[in-house]
Amino acid sequence: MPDQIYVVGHINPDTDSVASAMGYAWLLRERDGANTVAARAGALNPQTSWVLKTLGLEPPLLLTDASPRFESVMHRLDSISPDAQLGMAWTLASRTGGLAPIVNEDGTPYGIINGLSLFQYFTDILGPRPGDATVREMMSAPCKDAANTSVPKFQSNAHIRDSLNRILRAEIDDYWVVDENGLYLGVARQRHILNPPRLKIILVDHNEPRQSIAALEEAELLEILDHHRLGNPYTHQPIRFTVDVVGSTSTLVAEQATEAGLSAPPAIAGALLSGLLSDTLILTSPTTTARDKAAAERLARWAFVGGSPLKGETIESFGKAVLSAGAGLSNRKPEEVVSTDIKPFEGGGFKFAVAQAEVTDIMQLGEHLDPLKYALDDLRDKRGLDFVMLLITDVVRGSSRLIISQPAPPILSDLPYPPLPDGTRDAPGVVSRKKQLLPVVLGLLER
Ligand SMILES: [Mn+2]
Repeated sequence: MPDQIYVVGHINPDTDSVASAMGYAWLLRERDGANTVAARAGALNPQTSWVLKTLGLEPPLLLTDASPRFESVMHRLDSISPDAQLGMAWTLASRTGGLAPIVNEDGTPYGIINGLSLFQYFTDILGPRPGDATVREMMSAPCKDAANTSVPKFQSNAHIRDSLNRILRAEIDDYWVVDENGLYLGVARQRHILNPPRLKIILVDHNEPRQSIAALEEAELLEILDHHRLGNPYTHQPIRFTVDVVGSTSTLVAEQATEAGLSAPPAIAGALLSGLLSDTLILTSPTTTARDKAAAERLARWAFVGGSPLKGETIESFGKAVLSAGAGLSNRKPEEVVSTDIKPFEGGGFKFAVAQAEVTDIMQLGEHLDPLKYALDDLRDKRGLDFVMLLITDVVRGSSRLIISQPAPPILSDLPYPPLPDGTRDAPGVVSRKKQLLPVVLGLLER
């Protein structure tokens, strides 16, 4: 679908990045008639899975790499069977620009007839000096005799760049494009494969290429809608770029819907409300603004209507259900806790990452602490980072503990969070990685 526009959030997606992608894709379709499709840049976390399930929504399309795929250069040409007469291939080729796909009864590709295969066939049967064979005779032969059966096949969802060397070396003009079962979908011509259209992408809930799907530079970036610090990519073209100081990207989507005089359907509104309440810890995080509160009330009106799965909920009750769906250390492996909600950064010559996990009671950290420390050190080594931090946030008390991979760079000993005997640091009142922790860490590293 080359004309489709993918709306996608950051890798290690959280609820706001999935919900704002779904909500913004909906808004652009409704308001602008755009051909948008919501996508996610990775596996859903437990909170988002719960939200979508509760609302009866399908997870958006998984899109982890923007590099063009064979489907973007595929032509869905009519095909004919191996036993059909060559004359039919001739007629088909006159409509397709010179080729006829020959496909078996069961849908698998048999061979392609094009100018070269036809010429070779006639040379084979007529010899170097054609006698008095008539065109009619020649055209009554079965297609299977004149088809090139050694045409490489590529899956429609495979990335072109992975097969580019092979295609450059092979002097073949036309290639099969098949589905995951090896069944015929279409044909791709070499000149299109070598110059594929770029995937059209809108980024939500992030603007740093490091936090984005792979091969973003191969895509055509159309727009960014976000609420984080700037680390935006270089673009050739001017793009619509909205970064605003609010608690969630879902807030920005809800505001745009209101401005357009639209109200989101209950399930979409419920997803956006979940993203908003998750990012702002039910409107208590220091990132929360009056605009978030207004947007939450509007989304609640749209989401809690009769007939909706959320009928009878309040912002408070639904918010608590959303937060507890993602909270806890007991139901996930330590490796998952440290890698589910993690964001990479660079500053002061350091490469690092900051993970965050939510609990409803910080006391439960005790029994999980050692495995978490081990998982954190392991993650730092595997990703080749200078250090990794894990912010364990008690969403009920609005406070956090900080764990840093060991040995930590000496500069971090100046962090304003007092060390505790168990090796963690106490960060009372800290709940926001973006607004509270990250500026402090970057300020320290870059001073
Ligand atoms: Mn967000």
